[in-house]
Amino acid sequence: MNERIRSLPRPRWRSPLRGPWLTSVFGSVLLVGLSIVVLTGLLSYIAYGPQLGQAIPSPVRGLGLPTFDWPTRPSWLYRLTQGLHVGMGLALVPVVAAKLWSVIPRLFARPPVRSVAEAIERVSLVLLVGGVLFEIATGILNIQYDYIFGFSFYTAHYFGAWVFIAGFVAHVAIKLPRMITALRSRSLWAVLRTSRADTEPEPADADGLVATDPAEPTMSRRGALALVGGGVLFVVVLSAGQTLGGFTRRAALLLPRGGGEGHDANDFQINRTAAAARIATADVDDSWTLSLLGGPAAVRLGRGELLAMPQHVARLPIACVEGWSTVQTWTGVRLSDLARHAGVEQPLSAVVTSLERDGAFNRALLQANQVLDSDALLALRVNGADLSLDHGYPARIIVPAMPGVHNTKWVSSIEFRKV
Ligand SMILES: Nc1nc2c(c(=O)[nH]1)N[C@H]1C(S)=C(S)[C@@H](COP(=O)(O)O)O[C@H]1N2
Ligand SMILES: [Mo]
Repeated sequence: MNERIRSLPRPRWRSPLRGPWLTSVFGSVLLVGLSIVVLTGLLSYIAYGPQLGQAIPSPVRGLGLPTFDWPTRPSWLYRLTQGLHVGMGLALVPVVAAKLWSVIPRLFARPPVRSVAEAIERVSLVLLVGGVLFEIATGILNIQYDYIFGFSFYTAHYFGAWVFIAGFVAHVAIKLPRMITALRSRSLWAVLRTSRADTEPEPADADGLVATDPAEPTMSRRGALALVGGGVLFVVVLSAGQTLGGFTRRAALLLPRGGGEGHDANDFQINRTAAAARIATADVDDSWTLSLLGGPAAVRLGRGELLAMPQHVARLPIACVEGWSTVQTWTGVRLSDLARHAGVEQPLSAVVTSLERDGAFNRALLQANQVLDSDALLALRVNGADLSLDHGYPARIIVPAMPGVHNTKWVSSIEFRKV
């Protein structure tokens, strides 16, 4: 058996471009880029409010992530962090592929593990490569399709992240000195001026990245860098429109699923339509009332009464965990005014409930700062017109810098709490 495996022709990775320098160029891009993706991903977990028990997976003991109340200022904070998380996560896919291609001889090498250090390196590679591929796969599936897994996307993506982080940290600790040496071994400027005909293999290296029997170059190093860079640009063009909006939306083929867009003043991305949420017209006709709970007595207000209260206008984004975002002009009643109206002067949190009967997003817990911010609204109108049914008519929550998911649509009650 052993003999037969050995007698198979060994794959020969003969590209003359492979070598420590090229691997280190991709590696340094990923070192910076993936660090940002990891950081913004962990921030997204915190923005969901694990201290309120509404991040998924709910309080993870042992992983020791310090939580804090996600700020409401600047209002574009979550738009930026989550846009970076998803945007960079997608844009770096071609670089990850290129990096894996550049180290293929190492991935398939089966050196006998001679030391503890080597064993750690091999294990860290499994965590690193397995982790990054798993995170890319679950992340992309989640922004393209509704939760299609047999398991929770959030739980899988969160624990997968820690597996990746463990491999990433170990890999960087082991390879950083070698990466710096390799980057210094030739100048990027010189590479950019070298044509295919003049492309020579790197000097042989101890890691065995450089081919022992290199083939003739089919492209230059600058050509390889341009190919990967072009791949990154292509992904950016296909996805940036989901945040930039306007005509660029047409190019956003990597646009997440969703209910399409609305019309006129309500012309912006719909996450879940009223039909999908099974909101009945009878639920939202003139008989609709908002219940304010938590005070000495429950208070009920119709839409007319809400419109008769002081109206506040704020230009605020909706920024979804899936990476898309949109900024609109909202008009409605301040949540702090509603709290006072309910007889709760300084609420410490609020529970918002939707008319939507089932569905994971029919309820949200707001922190004190998210209730008391002067721009935190129960919105009744958008861009000067009534909210459309798909965007949450009769009333929806809109709070600065809060993850989109907690901006509950079709609100039926708000309970202001002293805990
Ligand atoms: N009741 C209810 N509210 C909801 C949702 C939902 O599914 N049901 N989706 C949330 C999510 S995930 C986002 S990103 C925003 C999107 O708001 P929009 O559809 O008006 O753009 O609404 C939030 N409010
Ligand atoms: Mo969302």
